[in-house]
Amino acid sequence: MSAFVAVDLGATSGRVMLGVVTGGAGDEHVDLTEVARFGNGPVEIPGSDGTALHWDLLHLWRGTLDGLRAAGALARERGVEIAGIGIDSWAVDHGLFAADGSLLANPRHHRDPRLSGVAEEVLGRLGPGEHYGVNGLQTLPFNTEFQLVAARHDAVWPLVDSIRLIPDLLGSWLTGVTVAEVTNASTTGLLDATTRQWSGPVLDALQREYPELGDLRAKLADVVEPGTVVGHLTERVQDATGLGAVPVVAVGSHDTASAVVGVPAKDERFAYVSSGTWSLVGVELDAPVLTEESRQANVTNELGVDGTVRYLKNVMGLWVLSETLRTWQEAGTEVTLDEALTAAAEAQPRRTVVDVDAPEFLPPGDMPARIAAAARAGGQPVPESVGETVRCILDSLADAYRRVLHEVTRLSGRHVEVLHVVGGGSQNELLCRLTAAATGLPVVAGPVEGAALGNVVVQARAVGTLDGDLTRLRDVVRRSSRLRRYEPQLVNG
Ligand code: LRH
Repeated sequence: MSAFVAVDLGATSGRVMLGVVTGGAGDEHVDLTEVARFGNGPVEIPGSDGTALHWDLLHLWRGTLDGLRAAGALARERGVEIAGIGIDSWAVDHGLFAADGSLLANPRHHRDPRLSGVAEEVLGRLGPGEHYGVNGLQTLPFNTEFQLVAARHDAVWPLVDSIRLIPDLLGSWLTGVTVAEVTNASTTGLLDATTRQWSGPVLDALQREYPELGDLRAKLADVVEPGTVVGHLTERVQDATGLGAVPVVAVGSHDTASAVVGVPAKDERFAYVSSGTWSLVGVELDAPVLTEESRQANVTNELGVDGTVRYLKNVMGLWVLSETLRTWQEAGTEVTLDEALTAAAEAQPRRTVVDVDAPEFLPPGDMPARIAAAARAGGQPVPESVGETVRCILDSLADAYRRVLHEVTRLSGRHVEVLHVVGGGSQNELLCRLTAAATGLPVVAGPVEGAALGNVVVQARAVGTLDGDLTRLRDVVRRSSRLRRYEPQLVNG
């Protein structure tokens, strides 16, 4: 029996899971155990350009090492050998390194306010149509390329020798080897979605327009596909964790890429919502859709495992709900998630539906006030109670899912018969019901730990414990998961 460690870092928590692959040929499944969980979130500090949002990278590193140690202890207890480690995290954010290998600053958070207006400025110079024709990426204010342009006047920028996305960064600390795993690299805006390599024309255009950036290509590692062995734990890390020279495998290091591997679909006629802080709503394709119509609709072509493309859109997701609960808590009204959802289930359906993807919902802050303002601006009833506010958020999310599904299926021509909801949000029963009702599709909810499962099966295949294509890996995921099905009947009339 082989075991694999999945380090899955999300915007609110990091998790380290031990996945033991058991069962004979044709009946393999993954027995997943969470061995460590640590908090994560934006850290606000005064910056030279006002308030700056960062990630607490060192906390994530310590959590990762502690988790690896705990995974090693559990593996010993169970008498299984750890055959691989894979890391996935949220996309786009990165650390900047000097030539001597030192980290120059804590990574900026993609909700950092300084990014406002940068994307428009950059695309105005590069030509939005031409740019999309290469990278196929939806315009989000925080795509790495826009973050780099915003960073070019920072005092540390002239020292930057290496730019590493979060999983590649942690992988480089574990192994001493730096790669650029393709699924996450595809969220930078610097990759060619067709060749799956860094785009010379995009990098050249950025350098031409913003000479302070210097030679970006020289600061980026070579691209690798998921399934590549990056390296082995360094001796220092072996000492710190009690593990041996375990290989670190590049998985779909973008958490959404791993989550979509973790979709328990039987064939290609499915759509998905990877539901967490963000909701990523889309379909899986064999090739990118780079048409002008697709650009206008702002649909993204993120690269997936095994040459696939995740044709999707970001929906603001459960972030709006978690920030709402935080706002109430700070105001002295503690409402638990369960209480909030119970109240929402009893509230009037679709009384107020707002556009949760409006830019005002992106930064941290007082979501109930922003929802009230959006309702007022749209001439809708302003949600007052907990139930009305939370119902508005969930109805609005379900409505956004419906719109996005309509767009991605229309623009890709993909016929879809089922909607898989994976990730933490798959536990939100009311949202699943509302989603089935809004989209008219049966919703299959689970696995909750879709990203960790997707991470484990790609590692297991890389070292030969599993074999087969994505469909085969998804069979393993399905056998390893508890799923719930919601039929698209009306909710509360
Ligand atoms: C979800 C996610 C998403 C990105 C965002 C930054 O965790 O990776 O796919 O757009 O974070």
